[in-house]
Amino acid sequence: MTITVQAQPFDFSFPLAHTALVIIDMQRDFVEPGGFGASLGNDVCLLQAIIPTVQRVLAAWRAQGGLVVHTREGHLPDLSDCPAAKRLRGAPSLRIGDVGPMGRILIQGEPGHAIVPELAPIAGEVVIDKPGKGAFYATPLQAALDAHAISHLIVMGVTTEVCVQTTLREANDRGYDALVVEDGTESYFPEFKAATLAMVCAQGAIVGWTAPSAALLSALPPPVSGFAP
Ligand code: TIU
Repeated sequence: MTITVQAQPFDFSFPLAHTALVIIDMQRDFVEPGGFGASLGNDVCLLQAIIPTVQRVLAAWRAQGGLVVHTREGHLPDLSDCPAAKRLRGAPSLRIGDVGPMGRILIQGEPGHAIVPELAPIAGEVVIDKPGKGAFYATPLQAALDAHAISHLIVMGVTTEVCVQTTLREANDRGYDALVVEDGTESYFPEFKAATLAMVCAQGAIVGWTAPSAALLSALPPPVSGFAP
């Protein structure tokens, strides 16, 4: 079944059975006080605000029986996968690996590394741990998508201009068609979000498409029977 969403810069059509919903880094470390995002000096309230929208789209996607991929940015406890350039850059209040109120900052297995409970993965969904900003770099994401014959992506998560945009560009170079859900992504900097969404779909979808969640949700068919969200 092919679904068409009214999008920018033009309609986005995707084969449901070959499309994955990719939710980028909706972790406590980015959306709650005391985590990585806050350690960099950011106000995390803006990011928290998108959780209900992401939850709504996730529920609708699950009801379609579509593939869901969650990503988490983070590092091994011994930091062997964290370049010094990433750990030492700038003057954050806490560095990657330091102990904060949600455990060690951006370290796998710590409370802050977890996806927020509202969006927690369920059985059968793919969870990709990534050491970088892009979800393809040094991860099994492409293999996982290949295993499900995925050609199209619908992307949400945080932050728009960092991990979401990096992932979109990686996906684009790998041949995926990708749509960003405009109100399903957020930045600590509203102007960066706006600029990112504009540049993604500029030049005839040079990187991809954007659309509001309402456009995606209204394009989806009724849920497959027997599914109780
Ligand atoms: N700092 C910032 O805006 N983002 C990140 O460091 N990672 C993600 O975007 N996930």
